[in-house]
Amino acid sequence: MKKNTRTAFIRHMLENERSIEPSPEFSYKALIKSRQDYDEMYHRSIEEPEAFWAQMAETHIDWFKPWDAVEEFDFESDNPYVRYFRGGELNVSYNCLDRHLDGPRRNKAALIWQGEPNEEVDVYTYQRLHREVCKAANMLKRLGVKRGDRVVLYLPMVPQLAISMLACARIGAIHCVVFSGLSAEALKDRIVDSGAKVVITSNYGYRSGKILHLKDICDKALDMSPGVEACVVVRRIEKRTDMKVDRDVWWDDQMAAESPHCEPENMESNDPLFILYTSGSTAKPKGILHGTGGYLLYATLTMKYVFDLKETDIYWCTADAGWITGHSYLVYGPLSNGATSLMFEGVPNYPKPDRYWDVVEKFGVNILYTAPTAVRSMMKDGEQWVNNHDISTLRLLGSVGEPITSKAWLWYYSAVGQGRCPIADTWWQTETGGVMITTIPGAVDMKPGSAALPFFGISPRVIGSDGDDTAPNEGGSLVISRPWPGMMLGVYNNPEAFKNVYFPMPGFYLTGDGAYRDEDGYFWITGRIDDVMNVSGHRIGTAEVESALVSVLQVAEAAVVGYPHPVKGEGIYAYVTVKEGTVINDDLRAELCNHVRANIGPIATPDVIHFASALPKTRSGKIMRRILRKIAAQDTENLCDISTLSEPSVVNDLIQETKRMS
Ligand code: 6R9
Repeated sequence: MKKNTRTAFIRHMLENERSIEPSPEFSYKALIKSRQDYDEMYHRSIEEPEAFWAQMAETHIDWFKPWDAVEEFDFESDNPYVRYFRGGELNVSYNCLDRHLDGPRRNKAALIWQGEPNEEVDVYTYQRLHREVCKAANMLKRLGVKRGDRVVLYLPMVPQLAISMLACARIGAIHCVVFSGLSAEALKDRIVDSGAKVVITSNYGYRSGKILHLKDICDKALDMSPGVEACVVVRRIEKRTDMKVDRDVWWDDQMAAESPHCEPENMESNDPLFILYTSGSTAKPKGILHGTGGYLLYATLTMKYVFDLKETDIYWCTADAGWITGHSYLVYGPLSNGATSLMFEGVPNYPKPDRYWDVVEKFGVNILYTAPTAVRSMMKDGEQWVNNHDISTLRLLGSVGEPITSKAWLWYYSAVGQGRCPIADTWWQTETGGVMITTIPGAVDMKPGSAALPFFGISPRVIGSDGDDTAPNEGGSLVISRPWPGMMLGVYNNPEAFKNVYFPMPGFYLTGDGAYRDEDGYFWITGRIDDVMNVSGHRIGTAEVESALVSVLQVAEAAVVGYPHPVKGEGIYAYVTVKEGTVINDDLRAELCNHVRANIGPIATPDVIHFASALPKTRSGKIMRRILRKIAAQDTENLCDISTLSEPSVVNDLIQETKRMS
């Protein structure tokens, strides 16, 4: 689309709020070709869930032993639980690798790896990946890892990360991937909470041309984690690395000695596959626990239908494998389907803002799955960076991580997709394992900014504070009223949290997101309604940042809220009061920021630190975040009711202070 035509198109769409039909050419070739096909399959999945999931599990997954029961759950009692395919036995790595080795897929690219340095590329066929995974599985066994043991993976986006995940799955160990941007303190917390025996890291990593000292960070964490017996180190960069005798071993040295054969363990369907920590409303991240059979089926099925997967597609999910999107749609979903998954170590804007388009052109990518924050930053850099590349191989675009505004959606659709590629906006969470609400491409009309309709088997509802469904277009809390196979099994080490956080109301899984449903039944997600921020698609709990801030000696109190940010979606706004006699200056501001980085990681660094004289509180002493959020957003016209405040003048002071700051 030419720039002028595009600008006119975007303006027209924004003014008229029209929906967009998928192109007939796309629908004709799509797996689900029409709204009617979608409706029929959806109704069957809701009316006869057991029969539906049983049929899907038989046709999409290879089982070593059939299950005794398809679906068992309780959403009502004080002990909610969910189990799928009880008694069934399978192995995830077998499904992702071995079963593709008998036919032509044996020599197909399973994983294409593009390093941050452009010249570093590697391709793993299914056969090669299978051999590497078997060797890594044998290495873990040799290091003493047994079925049920936890292994922490603190790795950048290198093939060894996917190999390690699959190797754990092969021997029944539970992997716990920690995003390589998190700090030593955060890594230590996850190692200790999961009780990991072995940690796999890399000596260094690349990020935007800079070198990350991952082994040093890992060493700091390990000094505080006495339970770890061994640390395997991937040699990412040939550079001096301190290795601790009796604890650290090199990945390549170990692998060279291992056999490329390793029998997969027979796992029960509800045996844990992995733990992934995520932020909630408390200061301590929760270890979300996912199982084997249900999770794999859900990742496989959503991968196939949401991305309309074809045998010859080159599929690229830009998410880091340290997050759930990387688990389900970079590793497990694509490999279980026998697809070609591209793994990229770099970032969108290094060395130049066209890196994504360079990669799309170089590999002929057909499906691109990325986040609104990346779309916004590319929109800001300008379309010339897209136009300099031939990206005509793209046929489908995906979005995940946060609400995409209709403006960003339309830019993605017209500047990147050239008005040809449907966009699958996908709403889901770490806890849900896979996509829950989406625009099934080719089948349903798209409304820019709406994640559209539920995936098969999913029954979302929007309810008000009375627990009843809200009227069309009226906002409420997004809940799910039936289980689905990708659903988390629990919170590791913290069974009460499963009940308290996700099932405070009997009968519903509470998502923590706000939403409304329009007159066509389309869902519009409005963002978190709990104390969780979404910064560039990363979930960060306000309580985590507050707890890091108050651990600084001079800080008396801290309250953190999100505020609208043009690129990050939400920025972090920290209100801080200091102890008597503290000098407020830029050094203190820098110290607070550094402290948050060291405690959590750079992604949690506050954008604004507001040294406040006092914080608004209710008479019972609760901080009024609702007001703080409005002040941070500079939306102070309508502050609602402040009569419950113990000292209403505090609010005025804060508003004046904000004015002075900007
Ligand atoms: C997959 C993932 C989950 C939270 C979720 C919501 C937000 C994700 C979204 C979206 C609107 C979308 N979110 N996808 N909001 N539209 N398409 O991101 O998992 O890191 O656990 O975050 O992200 O607020 O509750 P996770």
